[in-house]
Amino acid sequence: MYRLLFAFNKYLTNSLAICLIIFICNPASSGNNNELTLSESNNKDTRSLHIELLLEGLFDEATGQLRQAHDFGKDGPIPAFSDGIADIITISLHKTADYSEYKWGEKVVFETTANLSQTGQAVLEIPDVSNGYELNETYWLSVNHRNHLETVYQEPLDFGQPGPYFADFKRGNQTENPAVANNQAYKGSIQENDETVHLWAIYAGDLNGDGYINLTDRSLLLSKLFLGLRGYIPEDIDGDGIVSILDRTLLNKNILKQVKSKNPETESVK
Ligand SMILES: [Ca+2]
Ligand SMILES: [Ca+2]
Repeated sequence: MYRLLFAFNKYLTNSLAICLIIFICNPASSGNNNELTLSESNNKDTRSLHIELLLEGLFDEATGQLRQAHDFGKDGPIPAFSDGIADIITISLHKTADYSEYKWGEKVVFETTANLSQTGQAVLEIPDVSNGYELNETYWLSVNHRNHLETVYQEPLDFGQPGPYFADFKRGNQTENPAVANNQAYKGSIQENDETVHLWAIYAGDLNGDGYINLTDRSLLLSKLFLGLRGYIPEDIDGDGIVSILDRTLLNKNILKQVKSKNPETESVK
């Protein structure tokens, strides 16, 4: 019995020692967490990235805005997201030097998803550090979407400077748009603050995300069209919740144009 009590007492002593070590080595548990949170909060105002872009598949010519992507419920199509949200996009930052080290579309220094509003806006925060990289240099900004073509902004953004940062993919003139190598679809013009603004949208139809809109994507779409599938799936290019010939028509148009992603290293940049 004495040995048992001795062993238990020794266990308690060791446990207290371990707890004390954890407490000392973890400043967050001693109240400094508030300071860290405050510091991050202060930094956020100057590290916000404001993106404007249109997705060709969801673009509504009547309003100049985006329709909401839909799912398909028991009573029919239903918006896949809350009011005002069109869909989700993925934002990536690529190093500008030695771009080929970062295989096109795969390895990036920072990547995150963001809600895209029906007015074509997305706002996100850029962290100070990501993937072991201090994000204080100049980076290419690319946008991915579940069934649209990966598209790179026309010029690198300098995150070594205080923000906020801005990238407007959707406004250009009638023949040029703000994507690398002028690589977006023209969607006409609207009046904005008494000025004519020409709108551009990211190409629709890269269903497998390989950077090309071609017969491979068409095969994927036709298989789902044949099965009559519905819901929030990549083959529903126009976002109405149903895979139909309307999606096929939009895809065929871009296959004929032989649309593909433009890599900033190999394509001319305005
Ligand atoms: Ca493809
Ligand atoms: Ca559809």
